[in-house]
Amino acid sequence: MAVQESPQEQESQIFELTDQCHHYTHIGEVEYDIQKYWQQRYSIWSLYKQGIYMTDDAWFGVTPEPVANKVAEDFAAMVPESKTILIDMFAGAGGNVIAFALSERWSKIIAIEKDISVIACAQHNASIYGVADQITWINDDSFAYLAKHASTIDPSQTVIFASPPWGGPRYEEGEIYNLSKMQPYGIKQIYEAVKKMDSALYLPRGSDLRQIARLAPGEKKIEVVQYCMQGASKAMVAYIPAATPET
Ligand code: MGP
Repeated sequence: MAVQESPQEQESQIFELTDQCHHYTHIGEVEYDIQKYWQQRYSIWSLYKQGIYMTDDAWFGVTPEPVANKVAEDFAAMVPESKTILIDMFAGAGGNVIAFALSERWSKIIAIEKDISVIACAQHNASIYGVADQITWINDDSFAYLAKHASTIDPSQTVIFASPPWGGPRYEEGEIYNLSKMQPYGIKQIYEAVKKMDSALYLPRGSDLRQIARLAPGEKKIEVVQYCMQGASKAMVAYIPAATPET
C-alpha cells in the first residue's frame, strides 16, 4: 500500500512561465475586460515594474497587495497560535500567499492552483517578493487535494484560506450577491470541503450575509470584514471557526 505523504512533508516543483503568462507594459497589449485592473497595477502589485507576470484571467481574481497584507494580519490574529500550517485553495497569481509568507506567521504555506500557467506566474511573482522558497506549490484541483490528504491534514494545526472565482469580471448583478450561484464552485461546496478547519473566505463585497451566517457552526460566531481601498470596498472576508464533530 502506498504511504500517503502528509502536506507537511510535501515538496514543491518549479513551474516554468508559459505563453499564457504576460507582463504588460502598454494598455494596447491588454484585453478590454481586464484593462481596469491593469490600470490599477501598481496598487495591486507594488513591485509590478520588477516583472510581475499574470495570465489574463488572473487579473480580476488577484487580491491587491494592501488588502492581502491586511487579510494576512487579521487571519493571523484570529486563529490560535498553535495553528501554523496554511493552505491557500485558489492561489491564483499569488497575491495572498505572498502576503501570508511575508507575514512570517506560518511554519508552512501550501499554495494550490489548478491552472499550470497561473501557478507559474504565482511562483515567479513570489520570487520577486523573495518568498517563493517559503511556499509549497501544488498544481492540482484543491477539492481533490483536500480529499486526497484528508487523513493527514490535522485541523488542530491547519487553517484554510480560499479566494475562489466569483464568476468573471461581470460577477456583480444585483446589489446583493447570491453566494449559491458563485461559479464554478458554490459556497456550500467550498464550506463542506473546509469546515473541519478554521477558514477565511474572500468573497464579493455585496455577498448575502444571511447565506454566510447560515454557515456558522453551532453557537460559534463568524466575523465578516469589509476590506476597502481609497474609501471603497474591494471584497469581504468571512472568518469561520472550525466545526467540531458535533456541530
Ligand atoms: P472588482 O469589483 O471587479 O473591481 O474587483 P473594482 O476594482 O472594485 O472596480 P469597480 O469599478 O467594479 O468598483 C475588486 C476586487 O475584487 C479585485 O481586486 C479582486 O481582489 C476581487 N475580485 C474580483 N473578481 C471578479 C474576483 C473573483 O472572481 N475572485 C476573487 N477571489 N476575487 C475577485
